Amino acid sequence: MVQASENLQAQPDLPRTPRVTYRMATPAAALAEPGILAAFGFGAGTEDWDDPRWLRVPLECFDAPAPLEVWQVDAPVVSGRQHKLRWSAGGGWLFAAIELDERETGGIEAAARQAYAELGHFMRTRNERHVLRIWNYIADINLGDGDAERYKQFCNGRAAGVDDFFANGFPAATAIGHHHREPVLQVYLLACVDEGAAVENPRQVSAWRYPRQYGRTSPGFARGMLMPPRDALAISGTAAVVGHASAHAGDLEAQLDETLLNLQALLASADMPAGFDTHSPMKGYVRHAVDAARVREMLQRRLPGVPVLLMHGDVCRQELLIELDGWRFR
Ligand code: 3EB
Repeated sequence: MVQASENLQAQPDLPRTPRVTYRMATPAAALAEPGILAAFGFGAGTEDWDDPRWLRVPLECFDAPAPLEVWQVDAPVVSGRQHKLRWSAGGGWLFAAIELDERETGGIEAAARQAYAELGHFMRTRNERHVLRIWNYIADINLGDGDAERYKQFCNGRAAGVDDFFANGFPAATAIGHHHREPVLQVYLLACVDEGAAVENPRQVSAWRYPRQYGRTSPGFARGMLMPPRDALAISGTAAVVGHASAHAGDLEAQLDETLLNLQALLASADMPAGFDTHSPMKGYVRHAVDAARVREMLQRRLPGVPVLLMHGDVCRQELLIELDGWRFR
């Protein structure tokens, strides 16, 4: 939870958080604009484009054609590649991404360990040392039983790979299962020269305190992160988890309602204005494609005017059908 309330005021002297928007464009056109830190395409149909700032995310979007996601800063951007990692930086912000094929690493646990070790090693060479937000997309996330479930193996590998990389606290995060035919682990992050303020949700047990039943290694993430200029809240993957338990198993509508209550509580906890608006881009991860139309209809009613990208993705607990993440800009 955020400590002193004076910390919550906007700090206009710090570089503002990259603007996050969804738009219909080609990668070439999007990346040609000034200050583009990163651009993302979703699904198998998205174009291949040779720029370290361009990332194809292996999740199918229920919109066709799918818009791009674009991160834009008020400064010139430089970019490069280093071994399996690609990165870009500008205005005090850094984007970095890595993709590892499990057939080369020998499984998900090793892939997670290696991905986090490589990202951590790279971060130690940068001034943008505060990792504020991170996304993890994992093949067959719910495959395996008990401690052998692949998400739990991922959590083990992540914890083993991070080393001192999260010494100042966990970032906000998303971990979602993808359905790409190749067993690729994709991890990408947003970091800053200044530190953010992690925000927890009073309705939920902090993930790093989850009891043993959820795996040997508790997931290391914060429920949300106030960006250093206090102009935006990065919202972690949020589902119908109350306390530490999954609520409303099998009931899509009730899970979505509970998720929206969690989001309201998180905004209040961060001292952000209530509700979402046209500048608060969100993503919805839907387990069963057949539910997409109903989720879209419910979100249009519950979050009118909010840009929501609906993707086909698996939440890391089998019984959860829907997860939301995104941004709340002040
Ligand atoms: C939950 O509330 C849902 O392992 O990084 C959400 C966000 C979830 C991030 C992660 C997991 C992660 O526990 C799962």
